[in-house]
Amino acid sequence: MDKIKEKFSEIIEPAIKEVKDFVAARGDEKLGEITVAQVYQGMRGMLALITETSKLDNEEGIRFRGYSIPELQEKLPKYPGGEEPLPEGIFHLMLFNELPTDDDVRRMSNNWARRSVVPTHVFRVIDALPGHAHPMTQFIAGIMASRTESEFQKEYRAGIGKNEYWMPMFEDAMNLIARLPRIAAYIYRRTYHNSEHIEPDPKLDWAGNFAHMLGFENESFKEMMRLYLTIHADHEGGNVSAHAIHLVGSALSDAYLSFTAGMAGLAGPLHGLANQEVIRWILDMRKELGGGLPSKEQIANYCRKTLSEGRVIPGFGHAVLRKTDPRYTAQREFALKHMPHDEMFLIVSRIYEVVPDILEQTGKVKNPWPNVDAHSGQLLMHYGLTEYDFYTVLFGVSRALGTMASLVWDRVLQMPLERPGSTTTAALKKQFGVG
Ligand code: CMX
Repeated sequence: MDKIKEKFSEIIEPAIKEVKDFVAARGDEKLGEITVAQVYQGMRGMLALITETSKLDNEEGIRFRGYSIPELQEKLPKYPGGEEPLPEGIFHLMLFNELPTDDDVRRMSNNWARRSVVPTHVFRVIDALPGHAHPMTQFIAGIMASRTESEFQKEYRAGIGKNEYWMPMFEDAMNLIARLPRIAAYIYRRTYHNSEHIEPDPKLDWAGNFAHMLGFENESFKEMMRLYLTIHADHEGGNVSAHAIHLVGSALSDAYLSFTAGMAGLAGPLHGLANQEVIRWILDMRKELGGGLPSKEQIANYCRKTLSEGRVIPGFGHAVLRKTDPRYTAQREFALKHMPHDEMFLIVSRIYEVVPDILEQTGKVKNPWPNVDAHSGQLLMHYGLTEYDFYTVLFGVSRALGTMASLVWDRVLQMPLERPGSTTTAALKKQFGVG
């Protein structure tokens, strides 16, 4: 057993006992009531899941195991000479519920580097798709092809018992995280750089090596990737990607199957695909206006046009948040530090000044403020990663950190098959005596 797994095996017994005791003592307590509207309207505000890795407050935003993004930017280990947190650190925090030391993140980097070899058939499966296949289609195909390596699938077939499920799940989760940057970079280089692939550099950290394999050696880009991959890692359990991964995992589907389901959800334009839609929307606006920095009035008119066409303004709004997303703020601060005069940054900033008022004026949007996706594309564009159809893949690589830590905990805590009830309108109307 490797050192990280051994250390993890030592913390699970008290956690299992804590949950068992709590449910035994308080299992009959009520957590609120459900309205008919909630059942019809996407279960908003309906508490229904346990996700230990992070918790979202609608005003303050995300906290990972109790820590806000600014706190993590201060407390998580950095790359030597760097200023941004290392994603290895947030994974350690989510998995172990403790802040990592420099040694912990180094060990995590090395562990993932050892696990990072992607079998060649995975590349062949991706290569079988036409070059115009959306990068998320390629990503999902690559993850599914990697399933041949599932330890969970193998061990389950061999007959392991419930108490041991977490062990092969841990192997699958770590292997998947270790291999995703290679798969993602392969897709990027194949689709946009004539299949000129770049070999990994195992001496680099996970995000730095990912940047290297994508073809970006600029240290500032690597720092941006460390921040990017840290802040997209988790957003509690109810968002489409995390929820899908947890749901599919509850059928004892392995990490590859579960993660594929989550990535299919992330590829939807109301969720992760919004990061590409934001840049597409801005570029369309600029094209229509003839280039340059649009005025506030021009942006406002373009927003009204978008809304009148029955479309959403991508990057704004959220199902839970009711304030500016702290992930947006973290990226804005990075831009202010590294690229304050970048034209796309000035446009994104001006959009921030204009859009909330316009969305408020519709009288229906519950949160007019920007979410994470309103900013991320600008950072990537600045460094020359302009192929925006690829952006959701980057989100997906990061989302593995939180969801894989959660999936391991799901099996540690022996979370049962998820199976909520459903009903029909006819049955509800009958229940309430509506003719
Ligand atoms: N532009 C236009 N209309 C919007 C809007 C936006 N940015 N945000 C919400 N609305 C509309 C909704 O479509 C809905 O309209 P209808 O009543 O006509 O159906 C109404 O306002 C009420 O919606 P809401 O309760 O405020 O928001 P929801 O919880 O239903 O949806 C979200 C949340 C994110 C899907 C929505 O705000 C949206 O579509 N935003 C744009 C897409 C986006 O940025 N998604 C990324 C979210 C973050 C992520 O997951 O990565």
